[in-house]
Amino acid sequence: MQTYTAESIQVLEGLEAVRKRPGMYIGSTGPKGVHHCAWEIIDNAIDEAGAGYSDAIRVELHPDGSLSVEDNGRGIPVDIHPKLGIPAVRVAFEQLHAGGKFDGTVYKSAGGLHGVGASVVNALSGWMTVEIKRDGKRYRLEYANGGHLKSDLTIVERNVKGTGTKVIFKPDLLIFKETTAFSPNTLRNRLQELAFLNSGLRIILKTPTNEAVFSSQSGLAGFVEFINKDSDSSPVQKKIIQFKGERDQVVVECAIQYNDGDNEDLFSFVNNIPTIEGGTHESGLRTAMTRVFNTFGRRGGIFKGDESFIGDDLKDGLTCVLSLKVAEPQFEGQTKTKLSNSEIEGIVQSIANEGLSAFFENNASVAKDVLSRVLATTKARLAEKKAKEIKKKAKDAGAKALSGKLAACSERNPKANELFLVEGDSAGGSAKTGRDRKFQAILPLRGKVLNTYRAKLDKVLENEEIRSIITAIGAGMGKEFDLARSNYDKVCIMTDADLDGAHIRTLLLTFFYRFMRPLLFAGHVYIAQSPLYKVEKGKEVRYAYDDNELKAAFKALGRSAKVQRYKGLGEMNPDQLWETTLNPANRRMIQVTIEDAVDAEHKLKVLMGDQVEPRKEFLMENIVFEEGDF
Ligand code: 1YM
Repeated sequence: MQTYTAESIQVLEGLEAVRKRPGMYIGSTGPKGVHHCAWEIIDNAIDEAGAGYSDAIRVELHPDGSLSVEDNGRGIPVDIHPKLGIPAVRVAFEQLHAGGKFDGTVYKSAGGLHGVGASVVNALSGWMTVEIKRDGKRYRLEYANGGHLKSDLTIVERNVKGTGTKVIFKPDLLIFKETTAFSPNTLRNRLQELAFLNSGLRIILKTPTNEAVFSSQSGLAGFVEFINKDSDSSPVQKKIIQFKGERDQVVVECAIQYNDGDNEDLFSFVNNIPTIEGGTHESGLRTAMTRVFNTFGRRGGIFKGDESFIGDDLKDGLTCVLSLKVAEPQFEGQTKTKLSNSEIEGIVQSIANEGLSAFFENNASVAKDVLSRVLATTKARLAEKKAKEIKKKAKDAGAKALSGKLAACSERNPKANELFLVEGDSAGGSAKTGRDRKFQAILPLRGKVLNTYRAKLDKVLENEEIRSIITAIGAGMGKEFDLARSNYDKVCIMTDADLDGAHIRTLLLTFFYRFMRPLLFAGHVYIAQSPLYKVEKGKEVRYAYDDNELKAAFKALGRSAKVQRYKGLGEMNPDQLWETTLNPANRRMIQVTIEDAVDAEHKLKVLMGDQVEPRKEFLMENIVFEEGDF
């Protein structure tokens, strides 16, 4: 039985406070809280390694659900605390906030979430045993039921080799009602991470079914490699950029690698704690990277015109780990994982400036590969910006060009509406008068339509006729073309039945093929057919669309019938145009159906290629249209 002094009663009152409000100390009493206990003890071992006194940590998950953490450091001091009259190790495990080191020189690993110390874990444990190897002796100290001393510090072995600390504990089921189980996976992930963050440290994890060793000689470079291991993207550089520096007792370490993907993976840590929300250290690094990349880019003469890197250009394909050791980190943000110390920004910036510059100086080929990777992003950004400007200009100009030209229809139903692209102003005028204005819109095409087969996007958009068509259809163009937004169910090309007309028709089809392909493929493009002849006898009128029909008309009306040959659409009056070409009841229309994109491309090549003469003959007979039911 232990005797309770006033001192020990006070201690138990402190630990009792932790048991009353565990959430205040470890965040939650769910699985997260259970693991928080593990991190606390592991942190202490990591600190000892960080201070340079140990190089190995062994974590073991035992079959009874307890966890042991052992290091080969100095061993927690066992000498009697001058004021409290008990061994220092007992102070560490009994007094709240006794975690602060006596000499005060080392940073405390834990900012924010961590660092509430061994005493809190003790208070929340069903039982806990501490074993210390020091001065050739092995000491043992035992607690039970939330920090009640079970057996005071005693020497259990002499002539012991080595030094170190081992803490074994089991979370208390009275506190962690849901579960007290440690997840091997969660332990493994965090220990792997800690091994990368603390180069040269060996971390062993033993579970009832497995044993693994984590260690990294290459430190953060190994971390970056590990992150990229399962990635689909390939690195663009042979060697990982790495630098390390210290200023004003802040240690900064960083590793950087670029790949050909467009993801950004930047992981930052402060005192081994992930800073998920970023903070001043990340902004310092980004500023330095942008500056150094620009300096070396300019020096290498890689920029054309007014090109230069902006911060966002450096993100695509970046894998980066940034790790800091800071004496007094301050955290803010939603999850308290954002570093807010303002002095850190400048410190990281200057260390990164120096480190990166030195690395680029010494590794010219890596610098070249990295800078050309980032330049690709810059070029893509500038091209997109230019395309946006052109599109905006084209949109404005298109709307302007369209006003007064397009005779819109009154119905607002894209499923029923038809747009006629009509060659020439005079035919356009007749069509405007002759149409059914409810569902038929007329867009007269004045000048020559641009040959878009080999034209660049900006040239295409400079063409006024093309812009009018894009604006009238209203579904965009190119990659952004959205068939669902089309204002019309049928887009009908209506040109004269001569070579010029055929040429214009082909130019329009080329445009649709290149820039509104879904419209063409879904069968929304048509060729309007106007008659070649009008045959008349008395009040009886027949239209003939080819020579066979002309013969048939003569047969029906007799030899004395009068015949008129139309040389162009313009020769028809509005009524005739309605009767023969516009009226859905009588008209003939050819639906353009392209079965095979490759075949179509080939034909367009033949039709729109450089040689003019062979094309002329070819146009009328061999064009890619197929007869529909109209
Ligand atoms: C398995 C967990 O806690 N290791 C550990 C802890 C301490 C020391 C060494 C240590 C620190 C100092 C001097 C010092 C701690 N000591 C204390 C306190 N592993 C684990 N290893 N000598 C040894 O900071 O001056 C708290 S933690 F307070 F008792 F000194």
